[in-house]
Amino acid sequence: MEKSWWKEAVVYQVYPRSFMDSDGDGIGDLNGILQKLDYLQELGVNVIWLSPVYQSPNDDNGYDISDYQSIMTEFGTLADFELLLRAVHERGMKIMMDLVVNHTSDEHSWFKESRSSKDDPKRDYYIWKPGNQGKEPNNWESVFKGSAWEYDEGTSEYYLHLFSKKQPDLNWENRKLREEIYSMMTWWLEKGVDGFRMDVINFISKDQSYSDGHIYHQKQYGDGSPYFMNGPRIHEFLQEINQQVLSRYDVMTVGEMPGVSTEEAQLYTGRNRDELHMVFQFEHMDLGGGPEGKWSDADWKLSDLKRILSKWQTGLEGNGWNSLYWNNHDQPRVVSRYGNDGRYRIESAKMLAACLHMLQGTPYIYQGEELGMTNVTFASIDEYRDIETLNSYDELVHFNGWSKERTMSAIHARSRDNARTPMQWNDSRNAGFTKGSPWIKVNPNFREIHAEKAYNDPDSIFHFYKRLISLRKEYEIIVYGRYELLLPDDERIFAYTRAFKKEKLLVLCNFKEEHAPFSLPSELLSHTATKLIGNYGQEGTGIALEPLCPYECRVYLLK
Ligand code: TEU
Repeated sequence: MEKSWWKEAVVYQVYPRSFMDSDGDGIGDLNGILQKLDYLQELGVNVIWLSPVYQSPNDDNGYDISDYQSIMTEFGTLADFELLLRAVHERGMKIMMDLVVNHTSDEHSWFKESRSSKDDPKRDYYIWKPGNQGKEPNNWESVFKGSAWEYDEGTSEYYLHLFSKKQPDLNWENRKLREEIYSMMTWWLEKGVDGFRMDVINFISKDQSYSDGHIYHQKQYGDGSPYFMNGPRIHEFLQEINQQVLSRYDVMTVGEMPGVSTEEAQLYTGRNRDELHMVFQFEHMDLGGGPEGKWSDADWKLSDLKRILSKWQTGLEGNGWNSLYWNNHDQPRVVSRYGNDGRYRIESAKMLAACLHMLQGTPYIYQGEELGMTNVTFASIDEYRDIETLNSYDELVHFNGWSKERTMSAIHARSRDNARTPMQWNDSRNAGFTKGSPWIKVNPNFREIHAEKAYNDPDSIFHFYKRLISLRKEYEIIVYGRYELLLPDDERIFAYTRAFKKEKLLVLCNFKEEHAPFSLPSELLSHTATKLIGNYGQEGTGIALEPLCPYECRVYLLK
């Protein structure tokens, strides 16, 4: 397998709004990130992915960009950004920018011009359609609820917005628009940024039929995804981005891709395809989804999680590359979701970390994950800020007829704001995030869970992550080894091996609160085993065959 720095790297995602506020306005900023670079360096991560830092009216916290080439006022200035980039580089780390080019803000000058008249030269930068018998052009639903079309009185046509109505979709069919985007990307690369995380990049090519989507039961709108996910020209566009921009730089790319399959991912990331290095797939995040999608409280089974992750591990082996994540700014906290955020918070957070970081792929850590930060349970919907959460609340209560209690409990489990409460730095007011009043409330458990405490405790989740990262630098097998699943039907244990040259890695993870006995193939027991890491006592020799303790993990190197 070809070696690459981005395969060996560990990425840390910063959601700037919630990371560190340096000026007391209650909103995180670039200087706040600068202040915390020592912390990130201590953890050992190589790449920092910044969620969008561009000028934005913040309808969707920066994923609605009004100017790609300036910094959001609340976050600082371009000079602050350049300082941050230099400081990151001086520490031997890199910065990956968020590239949001499926849509802009409706306050972007392109859109203002586009909506100004049907003859405007930029009209075609966006997707405008006349109504269909006085109604929307088709029945597609927006990801953030309601119709994906908004009527614009000025020119009596509708524009498409797959997300909020303040996020009009760009029309990638237009060559001039594509060229503007390529020159904007080049501008950032010339500044020295080291890569892009590309927001919903598999949505940019729309099927030009704009046909109605299927209406699933009890839904108001149709599912347009077959017409915009992995659309007809997507590979052409990505190859063009590569030719025009990316191939000129040694940078890292990851495409965020809801609804991507392993077959498609091979096309996106495969050798000699010249598209992307890796994708973010969603299958392991969509577990337990029912008719209500993410708000469903359906249970999940470990065997399903293992089947999905194993399919991705073996599906891309030797051709393509995985990204590995449990968390990001759109997902609930993993320790609350797949672990145990009560009695076994520390054990389960470590187990989940080991389980993910020992897989094949590039691991991503989301801010606070290394502290075992948990979901939050705000009592009132008024305390939530996320547009998806607020719109869904209205729909679930007013259209689906859910009680407020049921709706709030779904929100407690799945709201994106679970990931967006401020980073917990210490036990002072507002967890040390801000001296002002935070834009979203701090999780009240900050007096118990915070970075200062974790930093000073050698047994903390933080130090466990640090050790996982340093193991990755020491053992090539962790990066490049071939994956094989063991015990596929076990509903408690996720066990697998990795193989590289003459060595093997054995990973055993108990996902349950009870003790979990197991037996292993005798071939594995014939090796000399060294325990590399575990969450119930560290290094040692020989494979322990006693049942795994609650949420225990053991990682062995076999020679
Ligand atoms: O997310 C894309 C996406 O599909 C999400 O909307 C996801 O399905 C949803 O959050 C699950 O609840 C990206 C960004 O990561 C997200 O923050 C943005 O809101 C969205 O694109 C629009 O830019």
